[in-house]
Amino acid sequence: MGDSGDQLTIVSNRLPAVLKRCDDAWQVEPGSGGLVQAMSPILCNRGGRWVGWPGVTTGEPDGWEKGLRQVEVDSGFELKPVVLNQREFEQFYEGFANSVLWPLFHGFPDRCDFDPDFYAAYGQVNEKFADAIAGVDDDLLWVHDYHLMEVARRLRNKDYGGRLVFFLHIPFPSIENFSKLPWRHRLLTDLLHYDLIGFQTERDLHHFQNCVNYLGVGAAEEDGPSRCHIELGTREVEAGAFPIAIDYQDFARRAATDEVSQRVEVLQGDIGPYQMLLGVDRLDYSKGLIHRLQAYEMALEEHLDLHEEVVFLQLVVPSRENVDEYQALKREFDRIVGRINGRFSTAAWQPIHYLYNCVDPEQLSAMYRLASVAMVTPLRDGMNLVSKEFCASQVDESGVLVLSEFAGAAEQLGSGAVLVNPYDIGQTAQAIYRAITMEAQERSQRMKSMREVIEHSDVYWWAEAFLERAHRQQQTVQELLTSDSFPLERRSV
Ligand code: GDG
Repeated sequence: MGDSGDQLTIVSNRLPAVLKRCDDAWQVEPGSGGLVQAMSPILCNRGGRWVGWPGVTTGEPDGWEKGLRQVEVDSGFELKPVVLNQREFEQFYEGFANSVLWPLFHGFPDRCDFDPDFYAAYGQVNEKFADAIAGVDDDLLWVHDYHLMEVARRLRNKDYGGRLVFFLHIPFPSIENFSKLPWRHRLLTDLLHYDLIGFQTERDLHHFQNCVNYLGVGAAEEDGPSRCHIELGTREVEAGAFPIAIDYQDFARRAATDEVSQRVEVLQGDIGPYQMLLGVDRLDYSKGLIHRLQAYEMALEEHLDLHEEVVFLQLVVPSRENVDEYQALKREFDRIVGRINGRFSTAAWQPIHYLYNCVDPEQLSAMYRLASVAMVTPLRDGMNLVSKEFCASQVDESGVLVLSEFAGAAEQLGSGAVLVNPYDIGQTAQAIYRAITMEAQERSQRMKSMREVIEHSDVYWWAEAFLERAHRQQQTVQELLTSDSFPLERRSV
């Protein structure tokens, strides 16, 4: 890797291990979700430290540290826990992070609860993270995601002098949506205390540039389609589009193992002699689950030849289970699945198989391999790793990807996938039919082209591109600091 001499500290809201209390004992489970999937191989490869919340709140029984120590031994990197109290969990995590920033940044401003107490708790928890990190003397602090946008400003207030870089895993909103935030100036100004800010796509980068310029917190100028810099008078910040990726070889290798081949056979036996449509999502309104079911229902209404020909396997991973909105989404999802199965099932065929849990990596791989069509149709998504994992696991290159144009992945995979607007139920229904009936040669051409992109631009390529940028930026600052031509007021970087 470009700057392999650096010590790296990853900072994110959640640690890659989750502690759960079960029968008076602590159990450790691997963390789920895209951020953990992407960052774990990076830290496993180069070592370092991960700072984050282990899922424990203050006042809970002791004994959980032992679980974390075991994860450290297994993973080869250090874990530094930041424990939240119950109020912080409710007002910071469930409040500002998940009831303000998540819906706003995904384009659902009407779902936001702009409670000032939530914003105050956000500041307190960002301060807590800054306190936990301030003593770390690693060369590079890489902070992740929307929960921690204030950490850089708070660290600078503590005279932290090292490099601070940030990556946003979710979309950055348009100016129309961002400006609805009551604390828009402060949040954006705080974000600009990082030295390098990474986004998933060029679209997110452009939204960010527009917000900076429109709100007048700096002067953002393009340096080509995927880079920009922001002049702040006393210093300069860089931003760029760095599309996150997966460990391609790991997914491709696993999909080709005997174990997965056996599981594919078992799974085919379980669903019956039909082609399989597959969906894999965390339970979240941004993932477009309801629209997807409606499109499938319409496809079954309009194309009778799909009956007893196709089954739809939808894996839904539980998420934010104690939030009312998510419970309501699950009830709605269950209701529509029941309706579709009730309407169309025959003695020999059930059109939807629905799993509400988490499966192991081999089972996930078997699902990806067996699927004739993967339905990745979020209403908005930062990137969507499932789309890339599906392609990497398609070792016989026969599957079709139906992909939302509002997933970040559409910027890279748009020419190989069948692109849809997930709000257009009729178009998505047609896309399902087109994908299921697509000729083998076209399937394989499309899949090959997507696999080439994903193989070339894998998670190591992504991390290297980001870290190299961070490293180069640091060198430039050092060069300028020692150069006579460097304006005096900018030496305070
Ligand atoms: C956020 C952004 C961005 C799912 N079910 C199982 C399982 N998974 C894994 C998948 C995949 C991950 O969870 C989901 O990642 P996504 O990218 O699809 O979505 P988010 O969790 O919302 O991630 C997203 C990502 O961050 C990275 O920047 O792409 O836009 O929202 O890796 O494989 N894994 C296993 N069993 C399951 O049942 N083992």
